[in-house]
Amino acid sequence: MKVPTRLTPPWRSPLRGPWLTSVFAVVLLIGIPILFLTGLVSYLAYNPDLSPVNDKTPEKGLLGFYLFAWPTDPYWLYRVTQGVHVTLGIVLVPVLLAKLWSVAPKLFVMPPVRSPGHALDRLSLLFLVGGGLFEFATGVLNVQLEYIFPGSFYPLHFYGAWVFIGAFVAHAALRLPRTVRALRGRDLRAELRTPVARTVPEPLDETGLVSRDPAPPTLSRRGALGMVGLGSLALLVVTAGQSIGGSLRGTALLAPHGREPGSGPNGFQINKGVTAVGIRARDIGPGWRLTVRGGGRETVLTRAELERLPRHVSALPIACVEGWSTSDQHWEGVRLTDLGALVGMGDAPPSVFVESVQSHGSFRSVALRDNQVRDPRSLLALRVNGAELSADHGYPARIIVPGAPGVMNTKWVRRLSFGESSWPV
Ligand SMILES: Nc1nc2c(c(=O)[nH]1)N[C@H]1C(S)=C(S)[C@@H](COP(=O)(O)O)O[C@H]1N2
Ligand SMILES: [Mo]
Repeated sequence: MKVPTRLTPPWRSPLRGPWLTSVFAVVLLIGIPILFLTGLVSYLAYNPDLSPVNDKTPEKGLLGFYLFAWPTDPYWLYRVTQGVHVTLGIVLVPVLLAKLWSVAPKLFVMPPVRSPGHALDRLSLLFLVGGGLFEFATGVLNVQLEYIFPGSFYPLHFYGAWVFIGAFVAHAALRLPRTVRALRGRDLRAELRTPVARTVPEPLDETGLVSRDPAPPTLSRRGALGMVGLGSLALLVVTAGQSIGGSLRGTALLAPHGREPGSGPNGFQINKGVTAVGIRARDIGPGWRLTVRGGGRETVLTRAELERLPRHVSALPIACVEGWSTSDQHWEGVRLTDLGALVGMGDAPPSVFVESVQSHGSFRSVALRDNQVRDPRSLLALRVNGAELSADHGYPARIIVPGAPGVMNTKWVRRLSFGESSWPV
């Protein structure tokens, strides 16, 4: 086999080699499956199999094989799974970039294809690198710029995830023996004690990662690992506060909704307020009515009539798909089971279709599954933390359900249709 005698100048770093690549690989080998699983969970938590309004990927076919009814316990479940998904995704960005840097010479080899086997390997790398960059980029953009791809983020990120994980599993399986060998070949602790002056390239080997014409070292491996580690740590510090909350909320510099949004009973994160979604004062003024339908019956209630129904308090957080979440807020309102009873739904109401007065944009209607409707903590909330709901938090009435993604907590509710899971005909 003819091997190029030297790599082109950009690839002369003396740090590149199978050991360094393997260290980054191991971090991703642990992190990416967690990202994938928490991502699948996030998809499942929206109950896409319940209703077309909950389903952003109606063409998913077999990829929906794993769906089941999302539980309402523990009530902080989605707060944790999605906090982990978004935080870990952001924290792994430096590791992903470092891993790509470490194998860069391999990505640009000439000639690009040497044999059918090589062609297959290159194709899988294309899906791996392309899929990885795509998933990380769409995820970060969605969190940072909020719905930059209105509506289409979910299918992009969902289908992209399957492509990426397919290539990832194949790549991990193929390279695992080599990775284990590379890691055994050097001692991490010894490496962490080696300064620049004693940094020498890894031995030349068949991986082709080691430069044949290395430049003098300007950084030790310890320095390179430290830089990536500090990068990840810095991202962790400016991100995690949006999910953890408390006094850490103030450190969430990178979080669009992360910081403390005002004070008072309604002083917690707002996803989109009345102005952002085009709700007019008269939509939620004295003329507002709540319609409850089900089993062929229908009841219309004013706000005052709603207030006279039995009231309950639930301490529940809002946990957005974007990764931010609030601490537990004290919601006060009417149980969904009690509202179902108004139209004769009995003790075991079925699913409910919720519609907002909001007339356009996403998230103005949702279907809640029977287990969510039946949970005694699920409310049509009228008040929060001892005060009236603010207009931005959904006055005159909003849904709050334990364990569910924030997007299911519809604000400015106008109609509840029990036994329906999409637009009533
Ligand atoms: N009508 C309506 N309800 C909505 C939304 C919306 O855009 N319109 N956004 C949802 C999303 S994505 C979240 S995270 C929560 C946020 O609730 P909050 O703004 O009170 O914190 O409201 C949900 N309810
Ligand atoms: Mo959200």
